[in-house]
Amino acid sequence: MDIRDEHFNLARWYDVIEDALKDPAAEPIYNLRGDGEGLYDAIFLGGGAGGRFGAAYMRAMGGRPLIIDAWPFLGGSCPHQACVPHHLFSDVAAELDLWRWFSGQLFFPEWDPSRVSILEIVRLFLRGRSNAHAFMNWQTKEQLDVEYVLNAAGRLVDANTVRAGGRMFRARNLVLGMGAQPRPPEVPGIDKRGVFDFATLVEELDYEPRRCVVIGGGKTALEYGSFFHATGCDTTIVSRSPLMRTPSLHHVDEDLRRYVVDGIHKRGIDVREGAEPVAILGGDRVEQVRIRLAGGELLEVDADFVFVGTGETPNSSEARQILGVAVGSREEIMVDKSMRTSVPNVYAIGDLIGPPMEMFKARKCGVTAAKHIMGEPAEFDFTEYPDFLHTTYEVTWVGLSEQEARERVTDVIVIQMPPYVENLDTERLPLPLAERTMLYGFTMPELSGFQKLVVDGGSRRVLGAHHVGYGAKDAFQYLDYLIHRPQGLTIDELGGMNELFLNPEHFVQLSRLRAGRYELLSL
Ligand code: COM
Repeated sequence: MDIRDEHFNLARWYDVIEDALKDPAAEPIYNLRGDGEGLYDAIFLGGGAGGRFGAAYMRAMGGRPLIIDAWPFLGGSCPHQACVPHHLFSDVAAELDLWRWFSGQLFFPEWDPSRVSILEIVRLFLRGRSNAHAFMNWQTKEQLDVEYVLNAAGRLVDANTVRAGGRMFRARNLVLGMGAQPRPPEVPGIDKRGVFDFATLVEELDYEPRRCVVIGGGKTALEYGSFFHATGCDTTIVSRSPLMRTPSLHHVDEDLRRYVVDGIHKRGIDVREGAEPVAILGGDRVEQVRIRLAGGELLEVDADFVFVGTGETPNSSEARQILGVAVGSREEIMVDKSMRTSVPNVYAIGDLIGPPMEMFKARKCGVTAAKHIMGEPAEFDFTEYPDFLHTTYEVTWVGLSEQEARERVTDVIVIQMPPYVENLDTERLPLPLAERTMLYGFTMPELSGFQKLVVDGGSRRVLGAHHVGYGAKDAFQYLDYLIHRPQGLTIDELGGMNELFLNPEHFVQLSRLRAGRYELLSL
């Protein structure tokens, strides 16, 4: 389908995408100038976030990029199977949490799990996801003026050539952005029906789960496990490490972690830490999961639904075999700070280069590669970044945890809410208090959240910020920028900012209460 001279509106794009998703024989979608002849500055193989942003940036700089993607839409797994459905599910979990705690009180009806269906919410997502896809295709063509070939698996030919839809496309450079896929643990029975990951959940779920076992203790496991449980589906989480203590969560503060994990227990999720699945039992379908508990004893947990949230593996094998790019121990393509692989003129970006598999990293890798190709010096260091996860809360952090700070500086000041003061009856304290925690603050104060600022008392610089509640995620994007500037962010500067009261994170006003002191004190 040649759409170069077409100018589809969003409804037409929605239909084109949905038709292609349903029909395996659907033809490629070509949006090419000059029929794709000539030499591109770069072919972005993979039109996910990294490829789309990289190509758009290169085009904005005056270059000629081409995106090739197997899916009939741009944006990749985020809007199709990953971040967007996860945010829908986590939003639903937060709403349901409110309903469950306030069942039959105020204006809330009695909690009625029969009205809540995981399958219905998955189907709601499936009906809507191509609206976002439609916009990405439209924007990339009509506003960003980027050429693309969609619905055609690109095959690497050499370091300058990609075949797609039976045609050859040539470029001075390749930017590989083929992403990653869920990595199932090696457990007997993992192939049984009823075992899902975040991708197959949205693609294949066709029944209502009643009893769920989640494998993993990191972000994905907690986010999906919290959602399943919030819907009324009994949920057990099985994790080798303590929850939120997987390697990529090293900046998670222990007090914040304890607040979150206590909340998970309070809500009735069965948590098995230090445990591992040893077999998934049943006939064709899962019926039980056998787990080895921390003490070594075996336990069989009934389940009609298993969710695997144990991480992803980069899709690097074709690039390794055809181009010979160097890969690391976790199959990630090795790159330098400009996203160059071991093969000249071949770059790699996004999840393909390993963790963190986060949106900001994918997009900024793409932009870094684009700049470098266009002759602008560009390096990207993503060792420090703000991060978050959802339970029924939004949990956000940036910089150092209190423990990490104590290992590095001698005078650590902690400003937190609720404060830690021995024998103070903080269970009566309706703080933090702001949008979305007001009802909790006036009824069940201990559910209203937690926040902590970690400050170096000597330099007065903020070292880390940690938050459990709702609505603070945006602030952490800017806090990250401020505290990681060469000059950092002092408690005095933070206390001098203009808060929009009531504000979900109370860092500004709490800092102001202490900033007047020459020798800082915790609060
Ligand atoms: C976001 C996809 S869902 S992209 O980064 O805008 O391409």
